[in-house]
Amino acid sequence: AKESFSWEEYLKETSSSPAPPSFFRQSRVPPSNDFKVGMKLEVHDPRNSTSVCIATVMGMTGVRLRLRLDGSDNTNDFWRLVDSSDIQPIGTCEKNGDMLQPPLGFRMNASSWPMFLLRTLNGAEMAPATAFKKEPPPLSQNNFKPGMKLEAVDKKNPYLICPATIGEVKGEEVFVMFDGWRGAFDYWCQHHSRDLFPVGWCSVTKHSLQKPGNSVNLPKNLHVLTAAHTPSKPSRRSMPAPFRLPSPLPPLPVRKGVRGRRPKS
Ligand code: MLZ
Repeated sequence: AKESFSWEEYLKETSSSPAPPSFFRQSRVPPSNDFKVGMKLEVHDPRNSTSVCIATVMGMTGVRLRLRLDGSDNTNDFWRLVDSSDIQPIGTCEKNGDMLQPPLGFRMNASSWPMFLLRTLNGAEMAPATAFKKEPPPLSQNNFKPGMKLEAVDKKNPYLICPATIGEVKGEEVFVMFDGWRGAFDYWCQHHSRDLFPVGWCSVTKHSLQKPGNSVNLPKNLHVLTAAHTPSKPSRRSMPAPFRLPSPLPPLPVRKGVRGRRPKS
């Protein structure tokens, strides 16, 4: 079996450097995770952020909580950091004069919500106020530069944190590229996104870190660059400068047994 991923070796191999920790909206000293599976809390419904719902901690990884909205199905679990401002102790909503809402996609008849709420809270283990940590303050500016390495949540598989590279920087946003996945999981996000972490974060918070994929980092729209015509207006998602292909392109590798076959375009 292959030994686990080491940033130290990988940074050397790729002669790259990590983005400085001060560029991230994360605590310099990561918070402790004082939650337990089964505890209940209040959370802003991710699909309807103006409503506050009840959720149960279904699992934990490092300082991230896997949450499920009470009254919702089991296919919409989501993750929040213990220092996320989206979560709060039960009773906070009422204290603020608001009402707890059924989640979007409440499994029962809307009229049964008040009774459901009573039942779900009756005898529930509520997460103590001390478990909720203060969210780090907003950052003054976007300091990221293309090529800097980081650890980032894979939004398509949000339980995963993976090695990534800043591909492009535009105003308040950054383009996050997942190393070794040919652009399939890349995304634009705010530089202060809580889904971005400095190199070493997983190790100190005891979250598993994926290995980079096996593919060379090429864009999905490779055919655009190999086509005979000039590409039409460059999109915001065009390939970031450090990864531009050499021109002319090297010949495509020919696989044994598929003689004569060529990609369509
Ligand atoms: N096994 C899945 C997950 C890939 C995760 C990539 N993360 C950047 C797949 O191969 O699609």
